[in-house]
Amino acid sequence: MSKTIIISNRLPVQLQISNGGITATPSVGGLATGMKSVHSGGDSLWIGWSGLTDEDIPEELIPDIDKALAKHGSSKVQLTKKEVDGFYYGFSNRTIWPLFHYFLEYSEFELFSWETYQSVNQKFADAILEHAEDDDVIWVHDYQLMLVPQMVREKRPNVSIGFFLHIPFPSFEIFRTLPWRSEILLGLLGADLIGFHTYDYERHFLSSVRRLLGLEVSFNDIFMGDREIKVDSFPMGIDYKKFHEAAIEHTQRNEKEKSELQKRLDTHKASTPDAKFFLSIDRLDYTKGIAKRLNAFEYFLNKYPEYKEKVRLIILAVPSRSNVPQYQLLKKEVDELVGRINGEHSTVSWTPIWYFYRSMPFDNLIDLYTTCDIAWLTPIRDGMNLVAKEYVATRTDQTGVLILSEMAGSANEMNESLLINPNNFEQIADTLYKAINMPKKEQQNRNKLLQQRLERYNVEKWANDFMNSLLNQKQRDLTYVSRKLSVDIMNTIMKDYNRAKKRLLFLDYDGTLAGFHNDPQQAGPDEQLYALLDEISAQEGTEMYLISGRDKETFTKWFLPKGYNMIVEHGVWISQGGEEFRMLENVKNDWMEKIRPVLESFVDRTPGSFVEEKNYSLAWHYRQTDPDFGQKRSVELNTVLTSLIANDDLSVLNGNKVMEIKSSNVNKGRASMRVFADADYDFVFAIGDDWTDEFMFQELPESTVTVKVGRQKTHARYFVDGTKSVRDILARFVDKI
Ligand code: GDG
Repeated sequence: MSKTIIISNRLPVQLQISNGGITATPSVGGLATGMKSVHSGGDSLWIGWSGLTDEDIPEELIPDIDKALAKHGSSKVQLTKKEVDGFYYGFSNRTIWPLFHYFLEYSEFELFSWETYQSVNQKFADAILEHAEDDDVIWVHDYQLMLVPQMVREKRPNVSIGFFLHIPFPSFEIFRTLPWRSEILLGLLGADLIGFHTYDYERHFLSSVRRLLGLEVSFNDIFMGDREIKVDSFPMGIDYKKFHEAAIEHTQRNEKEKSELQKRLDTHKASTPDAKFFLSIDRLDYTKGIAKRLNAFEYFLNKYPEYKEKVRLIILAVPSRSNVPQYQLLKKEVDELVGRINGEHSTVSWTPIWYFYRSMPFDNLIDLYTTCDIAWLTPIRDGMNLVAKEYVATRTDQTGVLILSEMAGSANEMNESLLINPNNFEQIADTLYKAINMPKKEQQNRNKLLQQRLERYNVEKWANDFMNSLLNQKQRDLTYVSRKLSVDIMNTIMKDYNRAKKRLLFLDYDGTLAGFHNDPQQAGPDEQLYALLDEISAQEGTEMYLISGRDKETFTKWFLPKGYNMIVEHGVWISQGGEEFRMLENVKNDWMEKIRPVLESFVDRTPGSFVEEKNYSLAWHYRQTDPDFGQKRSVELNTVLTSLIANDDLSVLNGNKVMEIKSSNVNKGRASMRVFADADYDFVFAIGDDWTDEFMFQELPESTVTVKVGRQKTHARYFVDGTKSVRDILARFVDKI
């Protein structure tokens, strides 16, 4: 039976060594809760680091640890202190974390950390490989393990792998500064499905894949060799029920049942009934904007002094990564700021900031959420920010105001909150003012909508959506596999080929017989190709046509001396058996005067693009332009041309990084049909890679063996993956393999 393997840096259980024994207790984090529906029963395994290094664990306790973890469906990856330093505190938290959160100046590029990151990722991958079967589903989590998908894929090509990134994926301009950027992308592309919290992160990732690896991307699919990788956004939710129900239970508690914290909060509320509590909860991390928030608070007190003694900021800063120097500096900065602001603004009966530097039990977290009037969460950059969602979930009477940074992923789904730019103190001060004075009805209207959404798209739904999408991806892959020109299909084709008396072959050139070059003139045939084509064209009973959009001058130079049959410029010219080209279609080219200047203006505005002028068509090539920009310009050009040629008998062909304008009655389908009609063929074959070849696939008779090079949508019956496979087919035709 297939199983699910979840893999993350930390396990969903916490280990304690006490009295010479080991205990493992489930952790309460969002991820662990969210994955409950996926990680349940006996058919799932969670692999991760136990949180203890080799040096922490006495050898005799290792079997006990394994047993304790196994009870929770978990298995550990064991790391030494040095590995944790290089992999976790080093590359993960001093390189990737700051870089992906746009703190470029904090990012360290150290070879030792990178090498440790690689070797530790390999350890995680090996741990998966030890347990994985071909039909298993593997879900890898987060930035610490970005190389794992490819490492597993290498050894288990058929297994289904998903990857989810919990932090932002930065824009290409930031990502490109990473010395190991391609390795990271290739590592991730081992997955079948790559998930992000928001569409923006997804779009940044696709842009880096296109620009750095030059891979073909269509909507949210990446084509790499014979694989298709799906990229999508899945905004992570919370365990809504857990927070909401805990809040209901809190509101029903009598005095005796209340926590100490709750009692203190109640006392303060009672002493100044119109006072407002602002709440800020984060890990103490520079991305969370805690220091900025403190400064903004002071700005607010100065701008609206009437609120002195009427507001209080409660800051819960949870200790985090305190081995990393920037976190130590931040701690110092926040300590000093709190001290200074309290020192300058406190009165005998009022301390503006209550500062907790610790982690609190869940119960106290709910006390804070339910008591505070305003949640003020203003990260400078945050993948999602679950605290914002948790605060809203606990507002049982739907009062309370959420002030949220635009830079948090959750801002995309929480439009009803008050969104602010964490760098704009003026806006923040005014928003705090607005929040304090927001009518109860308005608070409730906003929270009602937010709660409905959070309840519906909860963390369980998030996990299930991701898993379903991963399974669908696998299914989609299988559909492709069934149409791939497999060995068995090729054997059947060869039987028909050998049996046939009169064969007709149409072979497209660029992207089919030969690969692409930046300069089309450089993409001439190599010796191996000539040898293959010589043999096919000399084969008895076979008529071979090279069929291309190229100009006749180039093909005259390359192939006329060989005597191959050729159709060029999409069907304007034909040459048979080494004769000079003659016109197959009667076409005009007087329209070029009108279109050429338009294309030239696009060349001027699109660096790297150029116009190729053929006898009866004009082509605008954009292979060498920035991929995103080129794509955008091609859409623009298409719009301009469509209106310009409306009254001419012209059409625009969107090829592979080329747009060609030509007479409408010329295309490869019409040309190949004219040849086909000349004789009685009993085997017809057509192969090509782009849009212009689709005319052949559609117009030639149904019995034609049509083959598409690449995995894009096509009318062809089969597909193969690249020019190497095309040449293998041709070699079979002449019995060479
Ligand atoms: C990363 C991304 C993304 C906090 N303090 C206490 C406590 N918490 C809990 C909260 C919440 C969680 O920790 C924090 O989650 P966030 O989403 O706010 O932030 P990160 O830890 O940075 O998480 C983030 C997330 O991954 C998920 O993909 O949203 O953008 O950075 O659940 O309740 N829990 C308890 N005591 C505390 O003192 N018990």
